[in-house]
Amino acid sequence: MIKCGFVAIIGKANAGKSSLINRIVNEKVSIVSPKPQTTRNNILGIYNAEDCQIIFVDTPGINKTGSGLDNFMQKSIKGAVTDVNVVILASDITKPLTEQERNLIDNYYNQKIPVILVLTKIDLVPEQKVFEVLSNYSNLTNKCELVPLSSLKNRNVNSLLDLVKKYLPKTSQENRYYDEDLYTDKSLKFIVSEIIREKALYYLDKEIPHGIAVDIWNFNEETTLATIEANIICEKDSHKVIILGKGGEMLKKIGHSARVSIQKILQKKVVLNLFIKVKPNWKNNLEFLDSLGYNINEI
Ligand SMILES: Nc1nc2c(ncn2[C@@H]2O[C@H](COP(=O)(O)OP(=O)(O)OP(=O)(O)O)[C@@H](O)[C@H]2O)c(=O)[nH]1
Ligand SMILES: [Mg+2]
Repeated sequence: MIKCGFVAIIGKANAGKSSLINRIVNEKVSIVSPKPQTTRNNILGIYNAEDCQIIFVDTPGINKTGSGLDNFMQKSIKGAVTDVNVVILASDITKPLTEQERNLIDNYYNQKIPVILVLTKIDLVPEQKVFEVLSNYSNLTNKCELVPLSSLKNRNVNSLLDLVKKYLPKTSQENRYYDEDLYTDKSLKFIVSEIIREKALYYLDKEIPHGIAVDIWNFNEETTLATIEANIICEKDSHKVIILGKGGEMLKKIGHSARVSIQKILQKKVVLNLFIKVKPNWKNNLEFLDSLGYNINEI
């Protein structure tokens, strides 16, 4: 018999949800950046071991609804916690727990869904501080489990896995939900488009990263070479000028660093051609959101 089940990872933007899922799965399934609202859709990270299969669902950061894209992101979180065995609430240890986070714990407790409050980024604080925070939150332990960890330094991540397993039902080997060699539900094309967006997030500032999307219109993989052509969609002409940069320097930087990462993933030479397209108000254009995979009706 093995343990199998689903675990949603939710929390505020920038809490370290995607970093945690990548660490657990030991693959880059979800992009990471210091900018909030990096993840836009639910992404599965499948952890396979001899004695278990745990399907983790990475989710967008909890935020307000607003644009069509915001609504899609917030609905994705609700979708992710439906029918899961465990909810992980990720919270940055360097920030105090908010009322909203406490309410979430109460909410899941009342619904009898096991909650693990994961305090992330413990490498950023002295050990003493970790003990202090744990003792401050000791009154929460009747409602949830508490696990402090660091995805960056791989500290205590295995304890989290052991704890999660306790809450999962037993089943037989052949009842694994996914093939054992699968580590995500997303296509390579999706992962590649996210890598391009990650590099754009890294190099661009202010409101621009939140207004971009990546649309791959040619993804041609041959044995030793992949040719990928993609549009970086932005909201305004002034943003296009910045994304292009002086003499096209910024676009070149984004393209170069994306190509290096994509080559590692595809394990072959990559020709990457990036273009910039302005599409005002695309975040409210439901048809276009659908074409990018952000369809609120499919959650
Ligand atoms: N020092 C440190 N930084 C971390 C750790 N985990 C994540 N980070 C950083 O925190 C920032 C946010 O990480 P993400 O994993 O993208 O956070 P997220 O919760 O997925 O964010 P959204 O997708 O925007 O909701 C990035 O700059 C990460 O490098 C950690 O264990 N230690
Ligand atoms: Mg994320």
